[in-house]
Amino acid sequence: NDLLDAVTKNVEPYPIPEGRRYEYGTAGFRMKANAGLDHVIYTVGLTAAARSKKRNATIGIMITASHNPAEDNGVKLVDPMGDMLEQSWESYATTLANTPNDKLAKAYENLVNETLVDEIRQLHERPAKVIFARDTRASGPYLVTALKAALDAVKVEYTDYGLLTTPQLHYIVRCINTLNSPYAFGEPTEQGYYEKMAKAFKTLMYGRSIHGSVTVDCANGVGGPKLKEMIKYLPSGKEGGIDIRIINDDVVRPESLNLDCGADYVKTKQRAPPSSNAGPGDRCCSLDGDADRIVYYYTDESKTFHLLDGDRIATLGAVFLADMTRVAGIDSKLKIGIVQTAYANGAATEYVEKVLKLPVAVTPTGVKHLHHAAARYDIGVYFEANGHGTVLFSDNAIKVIKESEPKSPGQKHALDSLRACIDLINQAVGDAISDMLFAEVVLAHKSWTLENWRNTYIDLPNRLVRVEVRDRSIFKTTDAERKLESPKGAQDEIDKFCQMYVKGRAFARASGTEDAVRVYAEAHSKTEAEKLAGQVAEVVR
Ligand code: 16G
Repeated sequence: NDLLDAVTKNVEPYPIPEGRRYEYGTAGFRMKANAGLDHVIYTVGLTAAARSKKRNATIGIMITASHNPAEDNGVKLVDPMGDMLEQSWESYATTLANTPNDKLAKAYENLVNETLVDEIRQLHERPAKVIFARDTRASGPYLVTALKAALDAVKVEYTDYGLLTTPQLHYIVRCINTLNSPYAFGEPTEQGYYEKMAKAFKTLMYGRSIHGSVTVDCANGVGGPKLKEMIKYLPSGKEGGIDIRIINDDVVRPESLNLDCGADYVKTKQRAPPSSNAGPGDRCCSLDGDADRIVYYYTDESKTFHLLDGDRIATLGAVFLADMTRVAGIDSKLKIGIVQTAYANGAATEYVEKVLKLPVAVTPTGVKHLHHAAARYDIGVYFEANGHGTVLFSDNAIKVIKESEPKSPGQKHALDSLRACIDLINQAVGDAISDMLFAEVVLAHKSWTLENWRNTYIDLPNRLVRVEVRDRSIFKTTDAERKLESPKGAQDEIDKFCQMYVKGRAFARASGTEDAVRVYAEAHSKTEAEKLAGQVAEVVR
């Protein structure tokens, strides 16, 4: 029929390169932008159309390669509630991406037929709606052309939101799909995003002030222009709000993206971007290329660099939320928990369990895993050490927080603050801008400097190494990636080495984004952590 002919015709300029194999990984498809990504994006348009038909809702597509180099690009799908694509659909996306042009129309038809079992007759009548956006990469506009060719072929209604941060797109998808429902998330526009967060921020800051300014490294990515926009809606320091100094906001030279700056640089190199001229103790943070992750840091008087990573943001947020629910008198009705991955520093885990007395759940790496685990709590705080994370409030939590009657001015203030947190924190997905405003609010409430924040517990020295192996697929893990079940015997050796050190802990896992195995080790001293990392690296090598 016409529609399927159009699929075949429109994909002509985007053939699949010989011998390439694509996989929808931890964060969608990601590769060098010229390695056949146009073909992949075209097929993602078809997957999104099928997914939209299946869910009878608007689906999002984000074109970005996050913290990767400027010449890379990628694409990920956003489900109706603004969360990541349901896992069972990742393999559909992978199948279409690997289908050559002459078989694509048939493959698309099969996908729709297979997933819409009961509705086969409505096959192509059922409307589909897709929205999409991209980060600042030079390859973005061309890839959008490929995407539109697919959406036009299958007659999908779509809206191009141009440049957005990844979390902004997630926010808008959720807003669209909850419009006029009891779960309405907000105005489905970029302006709606700023207004919702600014209003909540003002409520939380009422009567407080933030000491000094915060310097934000925007990785020369889309976070720069979007944060500048956000600032227009926020009260300044003088007005009882916040002074934000932006650095690395060059989006004119796309090649500067993530180059010697950004959250990934700071986290992996354990140092401030060279372009930063912050003084001792100055509050700094870095976003990544699509502004969905953030880390804080400062340099002290003796020029020592101190990182406050995702583990720290999680504990900071959890302390605040636990305090507020206690003051509001609703703590007995709400189960608060923290979700981490194996990369969380042992000291952070111990602090949460022993000092905060909150439960900790551990999941495999990747936002989707943490997100699902966090949804099992009333207030679920989840962060990866690398700065990806957010807080989820269950329907029960929202009901309790919204409907509780305060019995004192103190309780009223705590309830108002919790209500504002529900709006300030982007519950659709981890969001660097939202997480930053939340962290700033908590620091203001506690009158804490970054040094005060860091002193809540002392990180165990640790070391992360990347090991090149012949075949990383033989490394299979269990127990949330903390144990190797294959190759046989490897875990016993790792255990043996761990036991040699005080507080020794280590694990090895195959990377989901690179052709390598990652080894993490921590111990009571730096030398020991490094030794242990070296020994475990030898085990997997
Ligand atoms: C992806 C994940 C990130 C994870 C990283 C691990 C999302 C949005 N991103 O970037 O959460 O930390 O992969 O990479 O889920 P690795 O498997 O190479 O260590």
